[in-house]
Amino acid sequence: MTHPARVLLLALLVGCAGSPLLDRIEHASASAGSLTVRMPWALQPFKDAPAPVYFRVINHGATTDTLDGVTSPVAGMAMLHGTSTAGAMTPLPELAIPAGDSVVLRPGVRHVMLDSLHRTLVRGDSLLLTLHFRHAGSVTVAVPVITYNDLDRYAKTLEGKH
Ligand SMILES: [Cu+2]
Repeated sequence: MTHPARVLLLALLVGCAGSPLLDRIEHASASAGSLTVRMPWALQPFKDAPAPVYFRVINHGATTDTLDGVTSPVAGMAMLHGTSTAGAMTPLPELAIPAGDSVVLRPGVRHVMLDSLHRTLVRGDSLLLTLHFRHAGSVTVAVPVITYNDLDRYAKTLEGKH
Protein backbone atom coordinates (compact mmCIF):
# COMPACT_ATOMS: atom_id res chain seq x y z
CA MET A 1 0.00 0.00 0.00
CA THR A 2 1.38 3.42 -0.91
CA HIS A 3 1.87 5.98 1.77
CA PRO A 4 -0.96 8.38 0.69
CA ALA A 5 -3.41 5.44 0.60
CA ARG A 6 -2.40 4.47 4.10
CA VAL A 7 -2.95 8.03 5.29
CA LEU A 8 -6.41 8.04 3.70
CA LEU A 9 -7.29 4.71 5.29
CA LEU A 10 -6.16 6.01 8.69
CA ALA A 11 -8.30 9.13 8.23
CA LEU A 12 -11.32 6.96 7.45
CA LEU A 13 -10.71 4.74 10.47
CA VAL A 14 -10.29 7.71 12.79
CA GLY A 15 -13.47 9.22 11.33
CA CYS A 16 -15.39 6.04 12.06
CA ALA A 17 -14.01 5.83 15.58
CA GLY A 18 -15.33 9.30 16.45
CA SER A 19 -18.45 9.96 18.49
CA PRO A 20 -21.15 12.65 18.34
CA LEU A 21 -19.83 13.97 21.66
CA LEU A 22 -16.26 14.22 20.37
CA ASP A 23 -17.58 15.86 17.19
CA ARG A 24 -19.32 18.51 19.28
CA ILE A 25 -16.04 19.26 21.06
CA GLU A 26 -14.01 19.34 17.86
CA HIS A 27 -16.45 21.74 16.17
CA ALA A 28 -16.97 24.07 19.13
CA SER A 29 -15.45 27.47 18.52
CA ALA A 30 -16.05 31.05 19.64
CA SER A 31 -14.14 34.22 18.84
CA ALA A 32 -13.62 37.78 19.99
CA GLY A 33 -11.21 40.11 18.24
CA SER A 34 -8.19 38.09 17.20
CA LEU A 35 -8.78 35.34 19.77
CA THR A 36 -10.50 32.03 19.10
CA VAL A 37 -11.46 29.55 21.80
CA ARG A 38 -11.59 25.98 20.50
CA MET A 39 -12.28 22.43 21.62
CA PRO A 40 -13.78 23.09 25.07
CA TRP A 41 -14.67 20.13 27.27
CA ALA A 42 -15.45 19.53 30.93
CA LEU A 43 -15.06 16.39 33.01
CA GLN A 44 -18.13 15.11 34.81
CA PRO A 45 -17.14 15.45 38.48
CA PHE A 46 -17.44 12.77 41.12
CA LYS A 47 -20.31 13.56 43.52
CA ASP A 48 -19.91 17.11 44.84
CA ALA A 49 -16.38 17.63 43.56
CA PRO A 50 -15.59 20.62 41.35
CA ALA A 51 -15.49 20.17 37.57
CA PRO A 52 -12.36 20.88 35.56
CA VAL A 53 -12.75 22.52 32.13
CA TYR A 54 -10.21 22.44 29.32
CA PHE A 55 -9.91 24.30 26.01
CA ARG A 56 -7.37 25.99 23.79
CA VAL A 57 -7.03 29.65 22.91
CA ILE A 58 -5.53 30.73 19.61
CA ASN A 59 -4.25 34.28 19.21
CA HIS A 60 -4.23 35.25 15.52
CA GLY A 61 -3.27 38.82 16.36
CA ALA A 62 0.00 40.69 16.67
CA THR A 63 -0.49 41.58 20.34
CA THR A 64 -0.29 39.35 23.39
CA ASP A 65 -3.58 39.15 25.26
CA THR A 66 -4.28 37.95 28.79
CA LEU A 67 -7.00 35.75 30.19
CA ASP A 68 -7.97 37.65 33.33
CA GLY A 69 -10.88 35.64 34.63
CA VAL A 70 -13.58 33.07 33.99
CA THR A 71 -17.26 32.84 34.92
CA SER A 72 -20.02 30.30 34.42
CA PRO A 73 -23.72 30.39 35.28
CA VAL A 74 -23.49 26.77 36.54
CA ALA A 75 -20.81 27.54 39.14
CA GLY A 76 -20.76 29.68 42.26
CA MET A 77 -17.04 30.07 41.73
CA ALA A 78 -14.86 29.65 38.65
CA MET A 79 -11.10 30.05 38.61
CA LEU A 80 -7.97 29.35 36.65
CA HIS A 81 -5.67 26.70 38.09
CA GLY A 82 -2.19 25.62 37.18
CA THR A 83 -0.40 22.47 38.32
CA SER A 84 2.75 22.62 40.42
CA THR A 85 5.69 20.27 39.78
CA ALA A 86 4.44 18.20 42.72
CA GLY A 87 1.09 17.81 40.96
CA ALA A 88 -0.90 20.07 43.27
CA MET A 89 -3.29 22.70 41.91
CA THR A 90 -2.22 26.29 42.26
CA PRO A 91 -4.33 29.40 41.56
CA LEU A 92 -3.36 31.14 38.34
CA PRO A 93 -4.16 34.86 38.60
CA GLU A 94 -3.90 35.31 34.83
CA LEU A 95 -2.79 33.51 31.69
CA ALA A 96 -0.90 35.16 28.82
CA ILE A 97 -1.92 34.25 25.27
CA PRO A 98 1.13 35.20 23.17
CA ALA A 99 0.66 36.89 19.78
CA GLY A 100 0.53 34.43 16.91
CA ASP A 101 0.51 31.50 19.30
CA SER A 102 -1.90 29.27 21.18
CA VAL A 103 -2.28 28.04 24.74
CA VAL A 104 -3.75 24.65 25.62
CA LEU A 105 -5.43 23.87 28.90
CA ARG A 106 -5.10 20.14 29.45
CA PRO A 107 -4.98 17.70 32.36
CA GLY A 108 -1.81 17.96 34.42
CA VAL A 109 -0.97 21.42 33.09
CA ARG A 110 -3.79 23.90 33.73
CA HIS A 111 -7.55 24.05 33.82
CA VAL A 112 -10.53 26.13 34.76
CA MET A 113 -12.10 24.83 37.94
CA LEU A 114 -15.85 25.15 38.40
CA ASP A 115 -16.68 25.02 42.08
CA SER A 116 -19.96 25.26 44.08
CA LEU A 117 -21.91 23.85 41.13
CA HIS A 118 -25.57 24.88 40.97
CA ARG A 119 -26.59 21.68 39.20
CA THR A 120 -25.35 18.18 38.51
CA LEU A 121 -23.29 17.88 35.35
CA VAL A 122 -23.67 14.65 33.40
CA ARG A 123 -22.25 13.27 30.17
CA GLY A 124 -23.56 15.08 27.11
CA ASP A 125 -24.60 18.21 29.03
CA SER A 126 -23.54 21.57 27.76
CA LEU A 127 -22.43 24.30 30.14
CA LEU A 128 -21.64 27.92 29.32
CA LEU A 129 -18.22 29.28 30.17
CA THR A 130 -17.25 32.91 29.65
CA LEU A 131 -13.59 33.83 29.33
CA HIS A 132 -12.66 37.43 30.08
CA PHE A 133 -9.70 38.70 28.07
CA ARG A 134 -7.98 41.99 28.81
CA HIS A 135 -8.02 43.25 25.21
CA ALA A 136 -10.40 41.07 23.20
CA GLY A 137 -13.19 41.24 25.79
CA SER A 138 -15.42 38.33 26.73
CA VAL A 139 -15.95 35.08 24.85
CA THR A 140 -18.66 32.59 25.79
CA VAL A 141 -18.38 28.96 24.69
CA ALA A 142 -20.73 26.00 25.11
CA VAL A 143 -18.71 23.28 26.83
CA PRO A 144 -19.73 19.62 26.39
CA VAL A 145 -19.41 17.42 29.49
CA ILE A 146 -17.61 14.08 29.11
CA THR A 147 -16.64 11.25 31.46
CA TYR A 148 -13.21 9.93 32.45
CA ASN A 149 -13.94 6.96 30.16
CA ASP A 150 -14.39 9.34 27.24
CA LEU A 151 -11.12 11.02 28.17
CA ASP A 152 -9.34 7.63 28.09
CA ARG A 153 -10.68 6.96 24.60
CA TYR A 154 -10.12 10.41 23.11
CA ALA A 155 -7.08 11.58 25.09
CA LYS A 156 -4.92 12.10 22.00
CA THR A 157 -7.44 14.42 20.40
CA LEU A 158 -8.57 16.16 23.56
CA GLU A 159 -5.16 16.76 25.08
CA GLY A 160 -3.71 18.00 21.81
CA LYS A 161 -0.75 15.65 21.94
CA HIS A 162 -0.87 14.61 18.29
CU1 LIG B 1 -8.36 23.07 40.04
